[in-house]
Amino acid sequence: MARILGENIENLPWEEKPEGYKYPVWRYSGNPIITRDNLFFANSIFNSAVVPFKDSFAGVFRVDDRRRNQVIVTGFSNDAINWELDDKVIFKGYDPRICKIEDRYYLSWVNLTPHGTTIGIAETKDFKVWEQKEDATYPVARNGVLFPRKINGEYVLLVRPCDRGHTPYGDIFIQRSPDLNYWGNYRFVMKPERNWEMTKVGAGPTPIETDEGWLLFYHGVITSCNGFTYSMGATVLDRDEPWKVLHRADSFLLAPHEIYETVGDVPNVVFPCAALSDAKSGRIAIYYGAADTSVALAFTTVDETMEYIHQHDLLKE
Ligand code: BMA
Repeated sequence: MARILGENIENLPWEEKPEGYKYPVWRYSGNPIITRDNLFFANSIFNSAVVPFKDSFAGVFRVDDRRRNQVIVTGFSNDAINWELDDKVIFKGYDPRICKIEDRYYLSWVNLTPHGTTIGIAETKDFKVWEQKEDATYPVARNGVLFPRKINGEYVLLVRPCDRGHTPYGDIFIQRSPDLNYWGNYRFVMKPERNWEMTKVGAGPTPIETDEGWLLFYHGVITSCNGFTYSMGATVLDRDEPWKVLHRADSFLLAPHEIYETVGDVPNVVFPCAALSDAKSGRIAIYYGAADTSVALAFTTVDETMEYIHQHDLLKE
């Protein structure tokens, strides 16, 4: 039995697994939870991240506006399912992740520069005032995901170096920093291994600390004659040296299947950016972008996911 090492979230959104469902991750029956209709100026609202905030929840949402500019807004919710989005743009860019480290919330996102995308980092205490730091990477990079605590005294960021377009390759690396300003100590973490992820992989939600290691959900991409298909996989990284992969599922845990995942501005995309986890019950709620159009929710438990990873561990082969 794996154990989540972290806080309890009593009001974590939850729905039991449908009777007879065979797989470790199941979808919320009310999906999608956020659509383009949640903001009047939105063309689409998708790859977005949420975090417990005070007694409720706050989030950072990717909005592509009606000029098709990519921007980030905040949102708030009491139940982490029904969200009020603010129409004020906090940053330009896309694919935000958010995590709490000590007493601050840190946003990492794909920042736009004239030279390509970098990983932007900003901090806040209240989701109103944001202090932007220096970009964490040189262009061109995407999928910057911070660990939720310092490891051996350092901030640790997962990152995926890429090109300026719809990158046809991509491995996950780690970089570390004593102060969130100077970065170095780069390490390779993982590359595509199986057909479903053969084009590229990128970190998803903030890693979840367990007694077996960091549980990392990530996206993997396969290229077909129709273009890219994005699915979600899972891996376990060493707690002290998180560039060491301990276990990794050989197959996806969630892939485009429902109509809101297979039809949209970009069909066949499941793009996880956040996971809420409750240490007491082991429950996990995963937030993912669906078809670059809406935000959807899925559930699992640390046991179900770990068991699946162990049963399908490509490192054991
Ligand atoms: C990636 C990013 C994601 C997007 C995905 C599918 O390169 O731009 O935001 O969900 O492509 O279009």
